[in-house]
Amino acid sequence: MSPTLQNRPSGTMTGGRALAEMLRLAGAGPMFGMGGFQLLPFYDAVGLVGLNHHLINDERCGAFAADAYARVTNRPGICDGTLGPGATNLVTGLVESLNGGIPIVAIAGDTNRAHSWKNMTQECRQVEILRPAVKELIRVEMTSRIPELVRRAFAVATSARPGPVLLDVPEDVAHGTHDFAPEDFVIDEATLKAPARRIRPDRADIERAAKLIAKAKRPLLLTGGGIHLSEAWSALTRFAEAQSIPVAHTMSGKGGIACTNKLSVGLFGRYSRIANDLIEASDCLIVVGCKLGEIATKRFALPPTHIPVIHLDIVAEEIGRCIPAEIALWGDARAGLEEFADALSDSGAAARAMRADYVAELAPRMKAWENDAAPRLNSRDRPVHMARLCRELNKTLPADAILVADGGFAGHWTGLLYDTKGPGRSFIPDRGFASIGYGLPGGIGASLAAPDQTVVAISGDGGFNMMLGELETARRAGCGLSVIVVNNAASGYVKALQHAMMGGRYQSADLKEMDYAAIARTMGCGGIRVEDPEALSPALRQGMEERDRPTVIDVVVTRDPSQMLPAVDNRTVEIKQGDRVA
Ligand SMILES: Cc1ncc(C[n+]2csc(CCOP(=O)(O)OP(=O)(O)O)c2C)c(N)n1
Ligand SMILES: [Mg+2]
Repeated sequence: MSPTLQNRPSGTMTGGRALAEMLRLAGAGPMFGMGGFQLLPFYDAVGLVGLNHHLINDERCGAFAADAYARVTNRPGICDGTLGPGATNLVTGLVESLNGGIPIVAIAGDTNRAHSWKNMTQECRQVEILRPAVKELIRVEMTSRIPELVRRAFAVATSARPGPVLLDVPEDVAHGTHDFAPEDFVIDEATLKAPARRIRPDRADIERAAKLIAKAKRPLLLTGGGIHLSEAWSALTRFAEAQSIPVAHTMSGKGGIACTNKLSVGLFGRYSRIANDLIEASDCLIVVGCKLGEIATKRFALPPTHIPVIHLDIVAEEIGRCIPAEIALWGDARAGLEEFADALSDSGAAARAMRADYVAELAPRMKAWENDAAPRLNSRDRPVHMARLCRELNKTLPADAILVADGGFAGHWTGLLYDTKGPGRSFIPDRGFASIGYGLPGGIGASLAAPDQTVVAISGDGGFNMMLGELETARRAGCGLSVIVVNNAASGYVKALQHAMMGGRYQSADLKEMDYAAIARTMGCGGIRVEDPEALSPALRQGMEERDRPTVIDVVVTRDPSQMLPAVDNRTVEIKQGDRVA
């Protein structure tokens, strides 16, 4: 326990107050939730202890906002919901964090135990509904144990593979009182940020991996979101540069090294520039902080089975789950990369010389890809081409900008074409659960986490429709956030699949044409409608200049379902029975 934590409260207080005091000691950032009767003492204490709590219009958005806050800071995001529907509305957001390994502490009110299971209003079996949505569900049965169980929640959220923890707090525990001692209010500072602790892979396994890497002529690093959770950016860049090993990334792993680094070969998996070809021709794949799930492997078609895989992950049982690993390394990503660098430190010059031709291939191949994509990246089409929108983002956003991408095409296209200019988690797609609707609330969370940075959220019109009410939250919170709505008047992904696979029979795929810029202006926000690609950059600049209210940039993009898939490198869709094309 840290001896430095001062300012501890004591005396008789409600459970809600004790909860707030613990969050204050934990240095909790902005919190997101919607109140009800059960957690009223907590809400009352939040202001008194100086915490920053934001009312959201849907608890799912609170969980999404907390998730994005956590991705920017690696500190647990905090969200809450009241008994019953408040608690169940958290589920989708919590699963995003569970699948993405994002540290969250969520709080749900529950019924007064003196009356539970007597048809209490809003009562349901919420503990059973929520349990599989979180890394750990902690039922708080005694007011006196609140500090201890909040400590536990932070420890679980930030340790090993981080994840969401739910504190289920019955009404009588929140409203009840206890006489606390100052020493009740302590929390281990190491657990306030992921990763709470680091573990190094076994030395003998590192040696075996180093031998395999040393003799590889075409090694390739495949990196996932674990790079960000481990804050392994410098370790990754140093190792890749010292050994001349190119780096490909998943959508969540973008920014492990800067996309503009000459060793970055972009996205691999379902969509790819040159990375998938490099995988096919590789002789050693080094997988770091990546689950190798469906999208990363093109539904398990990649990588070819003859290529040896070294797999480094913080969850031992994740290794070999989807793709067999020749060498399994259990440990923290940063620690493991440092160990690789150490083990190979004497052979750097020789490795760089051996791989000089390999590395020299990268720039011309990227250039060839870019030349091929140029007509789309530079397209003057009206409606606006998605590739052109991505290019304008690359050109206009400053190096420290954060782009939050929603689950529809917004995420797919930017995942393939958006380039981070520095290392770090500055591209935030919700790939844990890929729900649509993350963009706007995620943008709110990111913008409150990094108020001095440019934050842009990009969402489909369907995803934005889901979350329109949160524009009110963003305005109330004074977020100088830009929200790009990719307006294709459709549930575009579904429509594109129906075009490709169902002979163009469109069912429940069209949306009403809307003017989201006008809607935003009516809601007191900035609103700019863009129909001409030349107007994209000025609109983005105008949005970025607004520092204390959100701006919606409503971009009219193609309505042609044959043009919607991010087909920059794979324009011919081949469909096998039972397959999915994207
Ligand atoms: C909550 C949820 N429901 C359904 C889906 C399946 N889905 C994936 S993309 C998509 C289309 C979403 O439309 P929109 O947000 O307008 O994005 P577009 O694909 O048109 O760019 C749908 C319905 C999903 N990902 N999440
Ligand atoms: Mg759409």
